[in-house]
Amino acid sequence: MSFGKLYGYIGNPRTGVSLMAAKLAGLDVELVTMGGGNFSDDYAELVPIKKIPAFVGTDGAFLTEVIAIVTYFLSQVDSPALGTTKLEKAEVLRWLSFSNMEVAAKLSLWWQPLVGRLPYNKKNVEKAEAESDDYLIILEKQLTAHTFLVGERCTIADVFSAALIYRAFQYVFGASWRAKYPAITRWFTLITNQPFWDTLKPAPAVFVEEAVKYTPPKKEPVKKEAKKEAPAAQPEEEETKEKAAPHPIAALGNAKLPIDSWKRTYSNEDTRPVALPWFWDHFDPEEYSLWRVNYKYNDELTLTFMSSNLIGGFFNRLSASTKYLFGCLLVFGTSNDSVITGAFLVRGQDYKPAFDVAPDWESYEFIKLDPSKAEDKSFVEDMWAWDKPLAVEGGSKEFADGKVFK
Ligand SMILES: N[C@@H](CCC(=O)N[C@@H](CS)C(=O)NCC(=O)O)C(=O)O
Repeated sequence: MSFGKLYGYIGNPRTGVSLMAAKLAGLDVELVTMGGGNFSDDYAELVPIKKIPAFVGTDGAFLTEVIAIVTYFLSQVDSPALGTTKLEKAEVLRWLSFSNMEVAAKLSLWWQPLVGRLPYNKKNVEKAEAESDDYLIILEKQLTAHTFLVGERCTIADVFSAALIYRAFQYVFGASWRAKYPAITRWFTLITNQPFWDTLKPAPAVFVEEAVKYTPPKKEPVKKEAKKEAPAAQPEEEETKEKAAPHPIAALGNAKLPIDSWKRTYSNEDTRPVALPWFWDHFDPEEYSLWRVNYKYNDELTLTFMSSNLIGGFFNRLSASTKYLFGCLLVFGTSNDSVITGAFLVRGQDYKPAFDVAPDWESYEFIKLDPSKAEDKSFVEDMWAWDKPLAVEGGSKEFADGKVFK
């Protein structure tokens, strides 16, 4: 029998932990997608502060606040994930609350502005980074003395805390941070590799080498005319001299079709009538490959201009691959209901060496396109021409904004 409805969305850690608690307790809880800035009128009446998660039980129970919800679910079966003694139960609440109220709040002020999810202000980001130490050192001490936050087994406090700091590992906890916090790193690896972690999309984090750096959006107009600027000539030799190691794609040597010729054609000619036919005439699938690139966390996108900033930041971080890469990433849809997708031309047959120069490349999925298939060919054309809506399940989304990587 249905236990009730949980309001939230996949990809959101507070929703994910609530769903996981329901699963651990063997409860049949239905997820109703809500949040990410998108709330129905009925929900706004139920939860006027418009936040998720919330739970409405089949028996009329009503709860907001993730800690209350997971506690309610797990206590249905007296789960040891809530702790086993009176003191352990209180300790579990202690860490749930500390991570929810203190750690998550501080960390989000650090990483969110760096990836375009909050407005960027250098001083504020530096302050949040410095202040986060005061909070993280508390976790580090606890996890140096103990394998888990409470007792000798994994509790909901571990899962919840790891879920809330997941994004910080993805964006800012680089190698030097991890060297300073070995116990948190060890514990995070342990928790995120447990089989239950799958409920919590996204799956295990990949560590970044260095914290993502803020890269301001380029000052180009976002209108289509922006495409008409000719690409800056690439100072090829000087650039390679400066680098310690050559770019792995450099080993492929010069292509018959220099990517700059295509970039210039794309920038200077009308896309559909001239540039695209030119491209297909010159494209050699032995030299280059074509890729569909999808952002993985569309449910977390809010305002479309912020999605556009996110693309701008990603492109800046890809700049080491400018000589081997061309493409467009577009935003389709409206604020709080948008997707980021696009098409890229890559020198060689593998997308990875071109994209992994950007620390956040794993936030995207890469699907190889086969231009001998009409469907794949028109996808590339639509992504580079910016003149068609995107077909999505159950309809289509209008073009909202786009950026060219060149
Ligand atoms: N105190 C609340 C905080 C809930 C919260 O901040 N929810 C965020 C998502 S994690 C939210 O609803 N943000 C607005 C949105 O998604 O539109 C709790 O612990 O459950």
